Amino acid sequence: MHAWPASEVPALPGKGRDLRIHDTATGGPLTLDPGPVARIYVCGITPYDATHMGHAATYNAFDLVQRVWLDTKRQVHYVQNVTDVDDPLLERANRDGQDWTELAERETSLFREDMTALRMLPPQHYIGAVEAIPGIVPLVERLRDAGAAYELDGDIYFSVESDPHFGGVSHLDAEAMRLLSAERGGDPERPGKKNPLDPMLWMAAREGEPRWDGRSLGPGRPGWHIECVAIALDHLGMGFDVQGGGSDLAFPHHEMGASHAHALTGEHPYAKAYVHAGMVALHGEKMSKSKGNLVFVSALRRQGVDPAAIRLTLLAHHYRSDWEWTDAVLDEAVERLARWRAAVSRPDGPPADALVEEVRAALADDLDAPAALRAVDRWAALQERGGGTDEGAPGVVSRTVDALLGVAL
Ligand code: 5CA
Ligand code: ZN
Repeated sequence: MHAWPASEVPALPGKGRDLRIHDTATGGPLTLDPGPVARIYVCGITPYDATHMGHAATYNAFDLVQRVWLDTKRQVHYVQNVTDVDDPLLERANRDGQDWTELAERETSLFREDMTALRMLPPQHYIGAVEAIPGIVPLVERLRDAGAAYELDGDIYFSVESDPHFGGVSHLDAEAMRLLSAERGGDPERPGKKNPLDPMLWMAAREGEPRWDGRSLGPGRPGWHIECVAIALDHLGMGFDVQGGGSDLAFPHHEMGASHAHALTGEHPYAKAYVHAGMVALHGEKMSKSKGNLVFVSALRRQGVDPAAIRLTLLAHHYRSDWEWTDAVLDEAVERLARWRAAVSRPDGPPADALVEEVRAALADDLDAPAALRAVDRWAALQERGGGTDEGAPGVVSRTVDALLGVAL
């Protein structure tokens, strides 16, 4: 699949800082030490509805990770998937009497437009589940042949007990895992499974559903977790730097993904850090396509809201916190954007060198974007009071905000 166009990232004076970030697996901060090419996999959308603010907030977090890396003069190898065949997509297409491939294509196109408008850096490899199927089938066969997977009425399940590291991403107890598994696409109640948590790797063809050639597995379609593993191993290999997604993916998705990869390769870890963004809520509940309590990026854009203001709203919240979308948080961002734009519209202003370092330090410290915004606010306030005459300082501020925060002033 094609991704979306990249906005240019200006180079900044001085030296970028290494990123210290919260890792779900170790439960603590980790200073990442990627090589000259940092490798990141971020779980993409299931395209059955438009991009909402929760998605945008999560992709914003991982966009910041890349911007910090780029500032250290590293290259970034970024991979993202599209879950363009899965139960919720097929259910929505059925409900609305539309073709599931058309639904997926339409929503993926809209996602690309939203990401472009928000200046999110595109992945180098943007891969759909459907196009990954020829690579998924041999992995499932290998897991089965190695005894890490078994058949149940034609479906193939992964055996969580085959991975000694299972549980090492989310560290949940069995009961919590069971509840989350039932809530998030698993089937712990199905009789005949070796362990109720075992996730499906390959689902035998069901009446009226799309199916693909599964070679020795028979016709069917892939499970959710193996899709991301196949794509990540193909394009990044084991031991990549960051596996990213919202906190709702820590279990079962990233836990199972890690286990699949361990069982396949005999290596550990799958990812060096598992990084999770908090959940954005609307009216007190997590924004979710299944509940329908959504604020869409595209709807705001149509109403004429500047995408830079949407992005500033996301940046005003720490990526790890759960927060509530309200009109007031957007209004604040609109007002902040106007203040910043006025402040950089003059040819001179207060010195900006310290600001570059403050923004760098804030982001390097577990992506503290709110602290970065406060630093720019302070510079803009000085400017408003006529606090300096440094030639070119406003340009440096503009480039810093663009390069590190993805906001074009
Ligand atoms: N296709 C799978 C991942 S392989 C999936 O979870 N798709 S999704 O469309 O449901 O979500 C896309 C990304 O947005 C995921 O990282 C998910 O964790 C994140 N996300 C979903 N809802 C929210 C929310 N309310 N707040 C923050 N992030 C969210
Ligand atoms: Zn995923």
